[in-house]
Amino acid sequence: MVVIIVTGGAGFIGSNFIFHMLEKYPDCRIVCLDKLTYAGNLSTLASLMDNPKFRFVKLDICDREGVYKLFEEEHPDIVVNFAAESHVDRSIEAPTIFLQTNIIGTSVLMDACRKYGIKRYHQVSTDEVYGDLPLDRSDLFFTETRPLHTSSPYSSSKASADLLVLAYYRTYGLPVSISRCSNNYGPYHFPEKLIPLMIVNALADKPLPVYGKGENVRDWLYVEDHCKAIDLIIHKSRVGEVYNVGGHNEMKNIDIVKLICKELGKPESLITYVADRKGHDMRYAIDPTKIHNELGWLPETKFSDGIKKTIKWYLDNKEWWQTIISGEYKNYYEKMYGNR
Ligand code: NAD
Ligand code: TDX
Repeated sequence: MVVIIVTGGAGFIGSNFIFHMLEKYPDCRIVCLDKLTYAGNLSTLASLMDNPKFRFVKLDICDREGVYKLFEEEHPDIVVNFAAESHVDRSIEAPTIFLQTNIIGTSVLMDACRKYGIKRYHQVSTDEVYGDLPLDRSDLFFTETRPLHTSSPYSSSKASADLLVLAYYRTYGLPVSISRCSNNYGPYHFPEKLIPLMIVNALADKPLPVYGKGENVRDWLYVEDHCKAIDLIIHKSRVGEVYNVGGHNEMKNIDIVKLICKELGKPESLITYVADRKGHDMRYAIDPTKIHNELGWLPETKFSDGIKKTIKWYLDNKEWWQTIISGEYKNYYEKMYGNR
């Protein structure tokens, strides 16, 4: 039995990864470690709670004693670290918790890996560590050798963690790997992020707040394709390596919002241009050649299918997101968008 600790598994990508792994590997046991911040939802994992191959532990990755105790109990073979503060806008308002969780938390997990031994520590990173590209240079893409050049407290904290992971490889020989993925979308995406926010607002005929002119470009990947990439990396990649993950699916924000209006039969007059994000990155674009050549990974879900599946999921799972937006989220929304 292979034991995998998945941190941040009550969040968007981590939960999708747990579902993928439990379905694909009958000999795998998943221990999900999650602090259950505002972004963590135990209801997402409800269907697994009676599964003998699954254990949930409410824990902060910064809690060294708690993390060491869990490693002593579980003797994990692999650790996949999804746990993070993940929202750029929140990092602009209050950076400290991003440094704490994203950097210090990563170091605590890796210290535990060193102390108890591990086959692989995988760090789930982001394309945002490369900064952004200009809109008028469609010939440019992020490769793994591109210098890190961050814009927000969020991306700076993720880049710091990446450097620390590579330092633990070089200094201590910890068997690490890093994936840097582009924007994900799909089921269980927290409604503070662009795609679910627009779906949820459009369904309620509420304004659709587009930052600036809506011309910023993101490179969208269906979450399941990201999970499959991480699965390949932890099982097949060389250690000490970084892999970019993305599907060459660049779209302007405004085109995404218009597409969501069209799919839901809502008028584009709901679109409201609001004050831009501070330091707003213009364009992200991943070059995924390395993971394709070395591990054979290719994205499987086309955006036109993935966005339909995602919208359907939000229509079929109203209770999941209605519970979220009727709670603390209301205060968040008022603070971020009330006077924008
Ligand atoms: P998310 O915000 O939906 O989920 C984060 C999870 O981590 C939550 O369940 C939360 O409770 C948990 N968490 C936060 N702080 C914690 C702590 N101190 N200890 C334990 N658990 C804690 O995030 P997501 O979108 O699923 O992102 C997961 C990872 O993937 C992050 O590391 C993020 O940087 C990275 N990433 C995300 C995207 C994207 O498009 N969403 C793209 C590339 C990389
Ligand atoms: O209300 C909004 N209006 C708007 O125009 C929101 C929430 C976003 N936007 C814009 C900002 C970005 O250009 O949409 C784009 C996408 O925004 P987010 O969903 O906040 O994602 P982004 O900032 O691109 O970061 C995401 O991708 C990389 C994840 O949140 C990160 O965790 C990941 O590392």
